[in-house]
Amino acid sequence: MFIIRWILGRIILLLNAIFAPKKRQRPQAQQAIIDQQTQALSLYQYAACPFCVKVRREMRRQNLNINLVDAKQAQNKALLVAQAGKLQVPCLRIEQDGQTQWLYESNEIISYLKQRFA
Ligand SMILES: N[C@@H](CCC(=O)N[C@@H](CS)C(=O)NCC(=O)O)C(=O)O
Repeated sequence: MFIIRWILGRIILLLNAIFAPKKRQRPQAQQAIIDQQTQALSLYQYAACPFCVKVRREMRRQNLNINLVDAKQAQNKALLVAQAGKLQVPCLRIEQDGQTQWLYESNEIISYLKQRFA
């Protein structure tokens, strides 16, 4: 089972690399503002999780430089479970007005990114 999942994961990564979406281009000043805003976001994710790949593709499409956090690493996993509530990726950590919010579900995350940055 592990080996099948591993192989599927590699296929997903390969297809994702071959069919990488085109990055949105913005004027430099506008991109700098977006980069500043996305510093307050982190995506807890696994490299080969299809739902995480879906979110990363949207990030690329919109040219959003969001910090990726590997939730396989024990320390990151523990923080995700303790603060967000459960071990599920992707999960977007949003820091805003001194508060931290955690957003689960790839479709919800994509909607949030589209609404805020598209
Ligand atoms: N409906 C969720 C599904 C997410 C999901 O199933 N993620 C898997 C990884 S692909 C997960 O977090 N599993 C828990 C684990 O690995 O322990 C979404 O669209 O984000």
